[in-house]
Formats: sequence, C-alpha cells, structure tokens
Amino acid sequence: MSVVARFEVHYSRFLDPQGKAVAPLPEFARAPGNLVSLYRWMALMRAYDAKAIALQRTGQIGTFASLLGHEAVNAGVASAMERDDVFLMTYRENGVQLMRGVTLKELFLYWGGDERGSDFSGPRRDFPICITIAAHAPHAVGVAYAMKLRRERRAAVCALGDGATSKGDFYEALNAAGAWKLPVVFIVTNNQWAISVPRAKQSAAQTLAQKAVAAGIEGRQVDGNDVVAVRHAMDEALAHARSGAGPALIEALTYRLSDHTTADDASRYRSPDEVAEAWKLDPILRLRAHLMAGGAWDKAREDALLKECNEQVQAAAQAYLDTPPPTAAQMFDHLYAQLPAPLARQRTAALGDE
Ligand SMILES: Cc1ncc(C[n+]2csc(CCOP(=O)(O)OP(=O)(O)O)c2C)c(N)n1
Ligand SMILES: [Mg+2]
Repeated sequence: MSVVARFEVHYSRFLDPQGKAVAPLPEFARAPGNLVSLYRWMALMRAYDAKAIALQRTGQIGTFASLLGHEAVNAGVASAMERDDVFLMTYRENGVQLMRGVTLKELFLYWGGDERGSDFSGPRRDFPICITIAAHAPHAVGVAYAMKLRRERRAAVCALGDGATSKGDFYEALNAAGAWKLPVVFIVTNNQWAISVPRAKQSAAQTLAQKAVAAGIEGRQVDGNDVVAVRHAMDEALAHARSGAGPALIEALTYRLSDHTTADDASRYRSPDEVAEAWKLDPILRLRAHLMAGGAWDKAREDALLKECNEQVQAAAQAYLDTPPPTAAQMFDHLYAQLPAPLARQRTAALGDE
C-alpha cells in the first residue's frame, strides 16, 4: 500500500488568553487604533446582548439567541468583509450585522417578531437571518456562483455553527463550492455545543476544519477568542476567494457562554466548572488586557465606553418599544413580490378584522 494523499490542518493564534502576543502581529493589528475600534464594537455587542436578554426576561421581545463569547468571531468576520461582499448568517451573528450597518433598533425589532427588523439599513444584499440550520450554505454557493459568472471581485461569507457541519446541506455546499472554485468563505463558529449536544458527540472527526479537505478546500482552525486570529484568517481567505483561487473554510474555536437561547437552561446539561473555565478565555478580557498592556486603553476610557454603549443600547431599545406594532398586512407583505390569489384574499380579510 502507498500513501496517495496527505493533509494537515493548521491552527493559529496571535494573542494568548492573557492578551500577550505569541506571534508577530499582522499589519492591521500593529496599529493600536484598529484594535481599539474592534474592542469598541465588541463592547457594544456585549451591551446589546445583555439588553436583549433583559427585554426577553421582561416579556418585551421573543426568544433571543445570545452571542455572549462570540464577540471576537463577530468582530473579526465583519471587519475583514467589504460592504459589497454578501453575508449569509445564522441567529448568532448580530454583531457582524451591527458592524455592517444594521441598526440596534432593527435587531430589537427582529427579535420582537416584527418583520421590519429584517428590512436592514445594512448592505441590502446580505441575506436575512437563517434559523434553519445549514440551509443557507447552498444559498451561499448560489450567491458565489453568480459573482463568479459576473466576474465580480466579491465574495460570499457563510457563517455556520459546529452543529450545522453535521448537515447534508453543508457537505453539498462545500462540494459544489470546491468543484466550481467559488468565491465563498465558510466560517464555522465551533462553540462546543449544538443546543445540548456537545462537540464530541456531533462528529468523530478530529477537527471540523478537515471536513473541507474532502471537497478540495483548505480548512484551517483559529482561536475564535482571539479577534486578531479571526480577522487575519478572514483577510487571507477573502483575498484568496476574490482572486479567483476558490473557497476556504475557517473553524473558529470558541465557547457559547450563554444558554442556547432564552428558552434553554444549559445548567441541565453542562457543568458550571466547564463554563467557568471558558470564561477565562473571554475574548473581550483578552483584547482589553492586550490594549492596556500596550498603553492604548485605561480605566477612564473603559468607563466612558461602557457608559456610551449602555446609552446607545438603551436609546435603541426605547426606539423599538416606541415603534407602533405592524399592521396585520405586514405578515403578507414581505414574502412575495406578487401575492398569490388565496393569500391576497386572506390579506384583505385580515385587514377587514382590524
Ligand atoms: C434544520 C434544523 N434542524 C433543527 C433545528 C433546531 N436547532 C436550532 S439551533 C440548533 C443547534 C445548532 O447548533 P450549532 O450549529 O452548533 O449552532 P449554535 O446554536 O451553537 O450557534 C438546532 C438543532 C433547526 N433550527 N433547523
Ligand atoms: Mg454550536
């Protein structure tokens, strides 16, 4: 027998959990201003997240999926993307949306069940949040195929969870993207859990990144709590995709610090010790420690930022609460360009009932 193929999966990290650089920083991270900007976004994400949970607990929005612990993945992905790239997301990428121009008020509207929340002020070609696990992976392939046919230097970015990589849609999308060399980047946020199913039970594969290899795509792992590592890997993958060299897959290793959603109680299936360990890797603490050690951040700036974030989030929540509820017609109006006759009749009937 002879070896016919060999593969390696590389892992990268620039900042260790104490915020110390363990490798020479890439160009963008050498300018402290760039990292401060990412830090500010990550702080806003966390303030938003806390407010959304408070609104849910007081019955003012519906079920909410927290992004606690995912801030570095969100900020790394968003900061690497161009405005005319197309983002296809799950429910845990509200931070990317914010950085791409979706407003806090729109996010609250979305989780409040108001269709107007999906009518983003952000890039108009980004897709709506996809709750159906992995269903947007083939859509990303379609988007990237269109870009390739039109010879555009753009890319599609498809964000998925670890659990999503067990779905057929994911493998089919990877295969097509590899075979057609499409400009698409798959970013897999491995937060160790798919609701109550731990990573170890989801797949016998050593890494999720290696799933790309079978599709002829390079798969790599990064420390998903290190925003520098996420951003750098995304920069490289996007440059690769835009140059016509084909797709890439990045597995970002992080941890879901929250319950799966506000409808879940994770203490029923995972230990407090595991969660406490994961908090030591908090991406926000890590970046703050790095900035403080370099003199680019201090307590006064931190206090001012937290105040600013809370005010922004508070004002957006109030604007959401002050928005008059949608009319019954709205549930018909966002689905079809031309409403089929039976639904048109229902629409008229619904309006008559108001
Ligand atoms: C097709 C489909 N099956 C099942 C579900 C129910 N469901 C919602 S979230 C989830 C787990 C997803 O885990 P993962 O992909 O790791 O994402 P995470 O929630 O951890 O961000 C499941 C099974 C769904 N939304 N869609
Ligand atoms: Mg997961």
